[in-house]
Amino acid sequence: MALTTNKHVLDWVKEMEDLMTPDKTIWIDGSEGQLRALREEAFRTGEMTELNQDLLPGCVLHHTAKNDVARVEGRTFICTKNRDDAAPINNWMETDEMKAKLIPLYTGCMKGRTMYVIPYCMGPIGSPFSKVGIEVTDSIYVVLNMDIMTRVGVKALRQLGDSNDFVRGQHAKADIDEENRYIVQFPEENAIWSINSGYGGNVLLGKKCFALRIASYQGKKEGWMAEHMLILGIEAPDGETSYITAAFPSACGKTNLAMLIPPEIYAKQGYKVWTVGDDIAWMHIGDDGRLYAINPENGFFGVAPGTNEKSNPNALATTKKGTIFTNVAHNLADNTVWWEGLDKNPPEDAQEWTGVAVNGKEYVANGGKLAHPNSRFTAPAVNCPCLSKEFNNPNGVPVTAMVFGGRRAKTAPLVFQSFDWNHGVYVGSAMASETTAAAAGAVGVVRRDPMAMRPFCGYNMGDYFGHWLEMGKKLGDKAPKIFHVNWFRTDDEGHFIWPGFGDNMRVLMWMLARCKGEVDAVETPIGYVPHAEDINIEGLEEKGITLDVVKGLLDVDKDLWMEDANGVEELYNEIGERVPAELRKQLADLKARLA
Ligand code: OXD
Ligand code: MN
Repeated sequence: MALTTNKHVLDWVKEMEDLMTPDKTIWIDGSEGQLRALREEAFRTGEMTELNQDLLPGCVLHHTAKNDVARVEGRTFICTKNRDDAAPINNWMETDEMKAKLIPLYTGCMKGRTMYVIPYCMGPIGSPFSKVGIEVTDSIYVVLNMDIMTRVGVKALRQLGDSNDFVRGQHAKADIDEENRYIVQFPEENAIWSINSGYGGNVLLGKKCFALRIASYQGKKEGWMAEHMLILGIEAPDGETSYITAAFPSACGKTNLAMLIPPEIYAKQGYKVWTVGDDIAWMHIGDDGRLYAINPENGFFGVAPGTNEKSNPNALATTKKGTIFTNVAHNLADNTVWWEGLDKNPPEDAQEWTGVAVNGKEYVANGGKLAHPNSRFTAPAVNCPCLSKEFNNPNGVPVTAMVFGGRRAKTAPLVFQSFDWNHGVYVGSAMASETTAAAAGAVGVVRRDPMAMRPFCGYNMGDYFGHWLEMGKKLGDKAPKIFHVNWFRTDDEGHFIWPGFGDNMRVLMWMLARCKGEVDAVETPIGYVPHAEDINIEGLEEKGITLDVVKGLLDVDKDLWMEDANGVEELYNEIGERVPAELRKQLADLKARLA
């Protein structure tokens, strides 16, 4: 039975039924009873496996199809009427042309299946900054994931009321056919069409599709920002908490930074770190003129491999109940899960992520991977031991500092601060990361990933830079300070020099000291770099960090930076004439300072 009298919603759901002709339609109300029944059904059909309920209460395991394990940037489109409004960084196709191509794929594709209607809210219920979406899907896996990642059901419909302002998301698994897989955003119509995939980032339409691609476009129109940023709070011993947002390309440790454990030197003084979000920030200018951030999500969709008691104990603890594991290994001995980097003991009696039974020990010893490198946990935020008490604050948290970062073996120093907001926007636009051996393709290739939004910006990248500059004008001297970090400098043997993880807090503390005007810095051509003495390295000697090592980490090589500036110029030329003149000027000024 329909859960709403909202005519816009009812009309659209009817349109979806007429198009995809499911055998029946079920509205997701968000009740525990309904979700339990869906889990039971997924166990019966084999779509999911119930894990050991003593050790992992409420946890389940799911395998996707082998050809469907990650986001597919090549098949992700932003469709607008005019090419220049989305291209050239995005794949673009004209709106009607794309629809004409996809409608035959959707026609009748849910015959014999059930269509689930998921009303969901991105952001805390009751927040003026939250937005509602409705996703229709033929996947129970999607329903159960959306229930963790967003606020689903009647409460979302209540937030929507009679309004027509909701994002229409249509997902169908169809045949999981790679050749006909499409993840399509229509920002001008508040619509998302996803077909032939069952993998998280392609089908949990609230996440990348809505909260970044559609929302970035909405933010530009409405004067706010949707960014690929974690949000964390550092609480000082006097109880004052300062909030930092940070953007890194995918798989650069955002979840680890968001949940970091303060090193002993700070913990013993009473410092605490709180997580507000690990992936996405929606930011608005508050009544006091400062920038405020909410996390639109309600859970974490984190990469499992590498997560362990040492690297991220908070994330590990978060996955101990009510979690969906996707494409990790199944430990058959005790019906639990395992992934590379969880511990050093791959289970002997195991199923690798494809579901094939193996002797895990032998399999791993022979170079096999039990878990897919992009295997995931979908875990409720409420499980997180360091979840901020402001998590559900409808007004969000005030942002003191913003951080950009990437993986750079040599170029970028451990940290630097931009001269001002506009220079900071340049620094964000120039973000780049070097590919690692973990991904397919050549190692060490620089991929330019402005603000970590390359795969997620829902409109023309030049206009997006312009929007950042506009926001800076509105914020004036209340704007957060902008920094750039690089945890990934390597020595001549290719080993990381900086210990990273919890020790990254030492760098964050320098930033906060800068924001308070407590430390001065060295002016260099690229920005303000710390005096090495101002990075607290107490207790790091055993990890090989001395004052001289820090000096090396902060060193700026002008030749490498000139090369990098040329790379930025290439990016700007690729984006074309919509790159704001101000950023062209920032680039020219940087080159002049380096020359
Ligand atoms: C990503 C993610 O790919 O968060 O960025 O899943
Ligand atoms: Mn992400």
